[in-house]
Amino acid sequence: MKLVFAVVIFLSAVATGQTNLIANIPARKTTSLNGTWHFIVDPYQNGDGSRYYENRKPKGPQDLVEYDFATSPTLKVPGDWNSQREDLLWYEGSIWYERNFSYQTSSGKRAFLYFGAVNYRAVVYLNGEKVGEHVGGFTPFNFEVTGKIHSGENFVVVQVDNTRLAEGVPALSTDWWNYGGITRDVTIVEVPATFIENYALQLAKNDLGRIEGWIQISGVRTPQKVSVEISEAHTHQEITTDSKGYASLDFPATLEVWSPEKPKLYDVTISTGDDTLTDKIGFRTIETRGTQILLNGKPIFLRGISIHEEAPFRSGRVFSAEDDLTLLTWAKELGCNYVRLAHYPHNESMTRLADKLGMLVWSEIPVYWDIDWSNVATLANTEQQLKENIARDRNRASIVIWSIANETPVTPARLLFLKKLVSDIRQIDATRLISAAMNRTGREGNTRLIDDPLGEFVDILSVNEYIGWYEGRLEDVANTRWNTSWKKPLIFSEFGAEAPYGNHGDAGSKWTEEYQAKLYGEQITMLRNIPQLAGLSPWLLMDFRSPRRPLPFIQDYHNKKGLISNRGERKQAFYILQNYYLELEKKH
Ligand code: GCB
Repeated sequence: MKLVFAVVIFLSAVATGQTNLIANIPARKTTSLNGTWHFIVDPYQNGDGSRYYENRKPKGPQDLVEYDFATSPTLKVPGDWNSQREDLLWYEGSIWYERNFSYQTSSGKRAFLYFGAVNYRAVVYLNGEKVGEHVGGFTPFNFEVTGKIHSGENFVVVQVDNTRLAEGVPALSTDWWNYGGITRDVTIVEVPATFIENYALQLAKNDLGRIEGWIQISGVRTPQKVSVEISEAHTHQEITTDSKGYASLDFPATLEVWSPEKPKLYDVTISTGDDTLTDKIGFRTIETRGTQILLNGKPIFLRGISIHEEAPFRSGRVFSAEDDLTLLTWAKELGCNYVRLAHYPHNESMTRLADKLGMLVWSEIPVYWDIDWSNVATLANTEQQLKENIARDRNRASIVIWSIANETPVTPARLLFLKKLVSDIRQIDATRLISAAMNRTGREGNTRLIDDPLGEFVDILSVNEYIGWYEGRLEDVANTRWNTSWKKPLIFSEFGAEAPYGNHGDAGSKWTEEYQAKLYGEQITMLRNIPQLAGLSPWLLMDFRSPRRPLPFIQDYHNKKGLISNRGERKQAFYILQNYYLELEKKH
């Protein structure tokens, strides 16, 4: 009874007011609500009772109103609150945001209020009326506001709460800063009454000559004609939707494939009635054959690096395409053809940039360490985040792996939970590979056994190991052997060591650049003995903030396992990995 009640409360919390996600916002007519917003800090959750969302002014000298957005301080949107104001650095709780804006409605058009991401829970009000709620800090969501938004002055109020929750995803503990706030763009999206809501267009599984996919139209309940045109490939398809606005596609095409060496993108134009939009889409296949990963039918080795969405040169969550470009340019300089975007979906401009630059991507949801595996509401929330991530990014050629978890405990409840996510993905997007970063292994002498039962259900075995840092000695690394009964590709999704840039000393002493460099050298020696190895993404490109890392003068609340400091300085280990990647690039 209690459980049913919890589910009802939760589902209404996740889904209230939300409409299906609109894909390809960059191609839409939008009004940006980015900029300066007023805010009220609300640690005691007073705003609901005092109705901050009404944004009220006293009607006269006797009228009591104990808040005022107009004279309250401001925060920039997009942006986390922790890194914008010293007094909010450690703040965790509720903050109310408010912004006035003028708008011009167009007759016959629909309007949606779209958020790139809000961490963690958002309750959204437009002109004093609640339009919906969303739970989950790294995925987009939108609410239809047609009829609620009007020509002239409007105001939007958002209550954002980043309190960590035992039943949340992620849950109570993460090794990254739980930056709160409206961390990504806010826009009003204007679309025709009947519009293209989402679509999937990719090469059919393991078939370089055929495009498969579907189109979903919103706003019609009768059949609609839709056309899909890739003029550069001389392809023009006409299809008709069913009564739910859905049409599937399957047609032959002769295309130049997308790859890291040549990230070819085609302009794909989709039209129906009075709606037309264009997307830049790359076409490639991804599959496994035994212990190999095949891109466009040919074996590929993933020369990768893990990346947090942490801004270079300043602390805080990334909020601009410039930050994305800096990070991916550094990964390129390192010799990467692949990045692990840890530990949650990064912003849309990052995956679009990866498409453009030719960087393969591992896309991850924040199922991190221990979460409430038996809680149906936690599962529903995770599935929602997974669906939103795929809905936003399913046409990005760069994304080749959907990752469902990081370092989760080996228990029956967790296996059941993760198997459900695997089966969800197989239904939503069967074209990509599935993996999860695992860290529990068996041991026989110096051999590690990859035997997490999850291995049976994923396409790629991915392992995080910290031999030479958290466990074992530096001298043990090179002689460690790896074994598993699954004939699947193996990736080392993490290994690493911490060193502040410029901290020099003996290669046998932890926290020195020399130790970190030596560890990379030993790890590479170990990797050379693993025939099953299909790639790696060491931990990680750049140092990042973490409340779990207090060591004074060394960490100062940063995880310093970066190969690059957050001021852009390359550490010695950067060059060790770069040399290895140069060698691999020549070999493969
Ligand atoms: C891990 C986690 C990562 C941490 C890293 C570390 O295994 O996946 O989130 O930051 O180790 O530095 O301990």
